[in-house]
Amino acid sequence: MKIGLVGLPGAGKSTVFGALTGMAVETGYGAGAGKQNLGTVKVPDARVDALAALYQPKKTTYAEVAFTDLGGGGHTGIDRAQLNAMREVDALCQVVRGFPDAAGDPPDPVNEIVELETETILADLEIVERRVERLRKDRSNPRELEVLEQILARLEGEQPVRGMELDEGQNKLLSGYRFLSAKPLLLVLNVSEDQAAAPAPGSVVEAAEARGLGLVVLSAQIEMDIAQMSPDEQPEFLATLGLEEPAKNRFIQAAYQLIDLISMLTAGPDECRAWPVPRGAKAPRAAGKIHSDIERGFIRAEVVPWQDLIELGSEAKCREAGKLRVEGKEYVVQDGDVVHFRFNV
Ligand SMILES: Nc1nc2c(ncn2[C@@H]2O[C@H](COP(=O)(O)OP(=O)(O)O)[C@@H](O)[C@H]2O)c(=O)[nH]1
Ligand SMILES: [Mg+2]
Repeated sequence: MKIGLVGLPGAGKSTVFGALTGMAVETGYGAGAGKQNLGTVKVPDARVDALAALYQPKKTTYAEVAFTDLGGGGHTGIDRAQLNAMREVDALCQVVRGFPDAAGDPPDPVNEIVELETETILADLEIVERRVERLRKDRSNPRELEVLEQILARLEGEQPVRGMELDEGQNKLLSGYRFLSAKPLLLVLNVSEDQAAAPAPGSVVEAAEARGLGLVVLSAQIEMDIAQMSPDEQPEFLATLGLEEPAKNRFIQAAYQLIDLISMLTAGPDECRAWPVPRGAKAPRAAGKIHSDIERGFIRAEVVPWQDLIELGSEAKCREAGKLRVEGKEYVVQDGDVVHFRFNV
């Protein structure tokens, strides 16, 4: 699972990437031509922290997501290279400039949002038009033609594929196309340092809401500075900015939700850990994330919601209180479930 940082040149993609990953990357207008930075990031998780405080484990492990900076060097607009690279990722985070650039040019965030939307719609339109023309001629797949015609109409109306009501069969017919305007999208408004704790401008909030998109406000420059500080220096710095925690935490959590993963938790004296699991996964499949042997030999899952475990203080107490459930192979794992699998070897 990979999330692509996209947007116009100079919006702050590489700075955001550096702040997220702690990696040293080239920033600046047009920097890093032809390069795609790739890095993994831990997903901050207060539930894992609470479990670790309870168990004092030898090891604490967070879920991870991979981010890639797809900005590589374009100078104008969203270029072909960036559009092509978008096809390869599972979700998009658009970094939108909310600060005056080095030349003093004021930001125009709503315009940037519209520009990316338009570019992705046009890229999809090109593919759909070609395919529809073909299918109309050779009549080889009437069902596919029917959905694609719906999509064509939508794209011609300047609406992204995202948000269309499609059934499972239709989605299956379309999955090979990897439409850019269908990819989950999160907006990241990159503001100047003095706006880091301020609410987003109304026009940007409206643009996000009208499209049903999530919006996170951060100052990439500040997040970069925080990432380079030692943990004990951070609170004071955050306080002077009016922030309670680095905005990057909220951003990573929102990005993680974008790719439809939930976190299954495991807890014990050896390790407290969050495991990314596809939303809707049944217990054996989730178990397979830990080890294929557990999936193969699955007997049952003992499940307790993390809050109950923290509140009652141990699995034994949860069992006594009837909070620990025994679930079979049809159980759909829920976000925040602390799970213990029983299995045959
Ligand atoms: N003042 C300010 N400058 C920023 C911020 N984020 C990025 N920049 C600057 O804007 C320029 C472009 O940033 P960069 O991350 O390279 O943009 P990219 O082209 O989208 O990768 C660089 O000179 C950054 O230092 C920010 O939050 N505040
Ligand atoms: Mg860049």
